[in-house]
Amino acid sequence: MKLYDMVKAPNPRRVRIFLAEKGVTIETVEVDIPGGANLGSDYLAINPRGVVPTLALDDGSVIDESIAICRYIDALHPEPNLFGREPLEIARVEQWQRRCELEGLFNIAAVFRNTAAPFANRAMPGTAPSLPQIADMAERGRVLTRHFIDALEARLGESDFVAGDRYTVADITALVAIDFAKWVQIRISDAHPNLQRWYATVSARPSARA
Ligand SMILES: N[C@@H](CCC(=O)N[C@@H](CS)C(=O)NCC(=O)O)C(=O)O
Repeated sequence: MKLYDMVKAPNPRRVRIFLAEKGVTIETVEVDIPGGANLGSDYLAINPRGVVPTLALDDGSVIDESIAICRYIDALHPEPNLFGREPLEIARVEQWQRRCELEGLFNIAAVFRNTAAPFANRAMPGTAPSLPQIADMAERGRVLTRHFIDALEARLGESDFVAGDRYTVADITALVAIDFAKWVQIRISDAHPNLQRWYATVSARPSARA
């Protein structure tokens, strides 16, 4: 099994944190996205979508969505549990993981990809059609990212962790989203005391350095 990775990119980091929490080690292969390696023929032969992370199994199967990779690892290594145990907890973890992905990561990526010079005409990742950057999409992404951060602040006023009273995969996606937001100069501040308390806790876990 090999994990195609890029150390600086947010989505592969989600998988690395998940693996660290599970105590699972997998051989990794660094893919040079700025250098275009993800769009080269060697990588496209592994993953025609041209994105990371990608998990390549020994039987030739390929899994290329971060949470699908985490699900696969979780099925092989159920403990420690990160996807919830009881019906309501499972639903809460799913709900908050998806919100952190769709309202957090997705909107931050919209700001980044619609503003960063290296992504001119590559507003979507991998082999997606060549698309120009659109300033209004970046602006909309900023508004929605701030709205997401306010929602997370309110949520963390109700519970110690994003999905409830313990650390789960929802915290992993939230942590990566908050760190990714710094790339577009959106930072949590003193206006977000609950987020600051939570951020200090989850960033202090050894997995956060993965
Ligand atoms: N929904 C995918 C997103 C994967 C993705 O967008 N990965 C980025 C790195 S964070 C990528 O491969 N970018 C390649 C590019 O910019 O062409 C997941 O969760 O794994």
